Order: sequence, then structure tokens, then C-alpha cells
Amino acid sequence: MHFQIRAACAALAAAAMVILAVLAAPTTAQAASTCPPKSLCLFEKPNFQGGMFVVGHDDQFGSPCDRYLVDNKFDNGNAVDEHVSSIKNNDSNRIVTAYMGTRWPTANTSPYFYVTNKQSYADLSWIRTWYGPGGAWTMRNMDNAISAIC
Ligand SMILES: [Ca+2]
Repeated sequence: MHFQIRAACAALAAAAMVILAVLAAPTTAQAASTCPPKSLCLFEKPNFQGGMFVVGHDDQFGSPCDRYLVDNKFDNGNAVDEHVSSIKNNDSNRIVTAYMGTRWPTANTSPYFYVTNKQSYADLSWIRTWYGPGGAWTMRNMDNAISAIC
């Protein structure tokens, strides 16, 4: 009888050790950042993963707007320019335009597409873009291509 209780206690202790070991295991996957309300967020990876950049304010064009992403970094320190793979627009009032290249606002020779209010692009690898001059809607790979958004 006494031995059975001791064995049971030993088994319980072993089980508790296993549970603690699982709880203490380091997390290998880094949690993705969450786009704040009323913000326009650019993500380094598809499906809103990797580093996140919250687009800021432009003195001429308001918020959210950044006409030159070359000088910006994601929250993990990586460069934003030509490294955006998904976009989330949590701003309910603002439609923005995303441009390939930094020539905006004279960007009529750069492909661009609209991100309407509350719209998200989980993947930029095959989306409908406008391309001028001449002007035509063309399906295009815009993954890792955006240099301006406003
Ligand atoms: Ca900038």
C-alpha cells in the first residue's frame, strides 16, 4: 500500500516535469506584428508575416503616406523598399496608391495599384496594376517591388 502511493507520487512528479518542460520550451516561430487600428501597414512576408512597417504622415498629402520608402525599416530592422509582400489598410477613410519605383508623384511611367479603405493584399505576386503611358490594366508581379505608397 505504502509502496503504491510512493509509486503514484513518483509518476505524478514525472508527469509534472514533462509538463513544465513543454511550457518552458522556447518558441521557435516569432509572432507576427498586428496592424494598429486606423493604420496602413506594410509587411515583409506574404499573409502579413515578417517585419511590419506602419506608414506615417506626409506634410503635403496627410496620412497615411510615404513617397520614399528607401529610408524606412520594418520593425525587425530590415529594409522596406522593394521588400513589401503584403499590405493591410485598416484606415476606413483612405484609399492609397502603391507604386513600383520612387518616381511618384510623376509616376505615370511606373506600375501602380490601389489599396482601398479596409482592403488587404495577402499576396502581391499577381495583382491588377495600371501601367502608363498609353494606359492599360495589366496583371503583374508586385511582390518586393513597392517603393512608394500614398
Ligand atoms: Ca520614407
